Amino acid sequence: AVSDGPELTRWPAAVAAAYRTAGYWRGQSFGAALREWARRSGDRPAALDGDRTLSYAALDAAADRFAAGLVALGVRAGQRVVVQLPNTADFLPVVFGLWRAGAVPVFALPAHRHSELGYFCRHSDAVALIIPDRIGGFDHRSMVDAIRAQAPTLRHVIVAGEPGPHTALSDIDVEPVELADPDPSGLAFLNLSGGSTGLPKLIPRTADDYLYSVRVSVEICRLGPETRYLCALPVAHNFTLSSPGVLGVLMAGGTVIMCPNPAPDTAFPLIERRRATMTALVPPLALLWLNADRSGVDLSSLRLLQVGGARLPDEAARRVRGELGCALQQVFGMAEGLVNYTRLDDPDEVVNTTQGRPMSPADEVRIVDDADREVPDGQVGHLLTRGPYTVRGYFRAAAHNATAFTAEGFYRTGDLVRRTPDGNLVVTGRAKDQINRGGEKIAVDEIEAHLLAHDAVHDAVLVGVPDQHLGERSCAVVVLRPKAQRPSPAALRRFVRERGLAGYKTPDRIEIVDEFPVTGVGKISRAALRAALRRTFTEER
Ligand code: J2J
Repeated sequence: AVSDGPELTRWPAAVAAAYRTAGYWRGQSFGAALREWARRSGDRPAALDGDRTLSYAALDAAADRFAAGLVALGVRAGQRVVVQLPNTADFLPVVFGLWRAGAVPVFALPAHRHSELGYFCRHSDAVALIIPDRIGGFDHRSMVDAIRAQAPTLRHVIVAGEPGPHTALSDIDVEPVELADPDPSGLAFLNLSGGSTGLPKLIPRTADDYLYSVRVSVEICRLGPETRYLCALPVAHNFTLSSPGVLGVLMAGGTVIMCPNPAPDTAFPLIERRRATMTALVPPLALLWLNADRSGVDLSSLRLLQVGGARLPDEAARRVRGELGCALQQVFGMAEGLVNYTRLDDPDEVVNTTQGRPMSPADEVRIVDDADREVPDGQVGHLLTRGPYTVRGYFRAAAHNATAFTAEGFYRTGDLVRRTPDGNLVVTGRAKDQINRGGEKIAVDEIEAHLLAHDAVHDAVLVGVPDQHLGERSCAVVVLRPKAQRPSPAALRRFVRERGLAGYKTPDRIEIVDEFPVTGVGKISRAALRAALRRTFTEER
């Protein structure tokens, strides 16, 4: 395949050396880390999943056997494997097995469909895809043909559950073999970015940088062997995986409780039964939990609720302690790196009204105006950041990297923030072409391109409009071709869905208009158009 830029943009050598000297990067691979955790926590439960208990020792052994099985299949070090698994205990031996085999997982979410999965496979030259048989009513095996058609390098489809014509996950289980430990400073896995231009970007992370971020997160969130973490958001999301998430829990010797669905009727009984001490949610779920009937359910084990992924309204934040009986922590993070936390001993006012501050003393944060000049404290500006766990470039995306990062290696987050006098960040808005639908990110031009693929569509603009529950939801404004047969909004929504996209990307609403606003001098810029349409369809409500 043609490579569009490097797979991993390394930190400058002097910077990397400084991170090592400071003890941030410790030169340990993920596989070696699990070995250490298993040596320490052996028979203790690493993960609970339904009635199944996976001990640290069993996880360690299963990862070895899965790694050996991958090697027997022909998967080689450095090769990419797209992983789409729900919140089950299987996720852990699969991912650590991949790491031990030196393979590079690409973390997809359960909501992704054939268009996105095909793209991840193609863009990463994946040799294997790991999917569940079904989640809820959807059969993930039904996407395989459409994915294969896009991804010529794909050789193996591995299914957790009933394999059909594919390889069963349970068959990739052979006697452990001696394997070379991968370079901890090399490409270890690919995270997904919410994206703002075109297709989602893949984010190259290393064991050195990621394990550092997990270690600091464990300290800040005070995890220990007594921690019982309810994994309610998708396990492969950066928040759930690393802030401190599932990896943090394993590092601390605690227990992950796999939760198949974050809705109160599933999550609450599980908290009660397994005595969960902490969990992480996006704001709409936190609101759902706050508004749910909690009579007859005992949530008293819960000590800490983390909320992140989108802005939590201050009013909701203030309700958490009184109504759920646990502390709140706001988490403002990104799959590219930087994670901000409110601290457990912060005053309530800070916890309820800010998104916290960077977790590492080595995180560099600049808040700048449109010309990249630093703004005075308290003023809103663009957030730029670099540091020991923030990437310096996307995977094979040279052209995009030229604008997504400054010449000095700062990542342009696209977030608008201000810094409070005590050093915390408040997220006030966004400058990127993205909709944050309750924590789920939608790149507007990705969806516009799908709408434009309809032969009756002349032009389409996707905008975010305020929504009480989700924070914002998506509204597509569409101009149809004059002579074409006019599809209904419902037909257009169906068209987008059938192109094989995650359900949350289907426009919540489609407005068909005769023409877009124009100025006296002709067509206005796309950004101005989006702003104008956002105003129109926001005021109308
Ligand atoms: C406002 N906006 C927020 C917050 C993220 C921990 C927590 C979240 C993510 C995540 C993550 C926000 N208030 N509290 O990876 O490790 C928006 C910002 C940010 C983008 C990143 C983690 N928390 N956001 O959400 O890669 O716009 O990571 O740039 O999915 O979500 O999205 P994502």
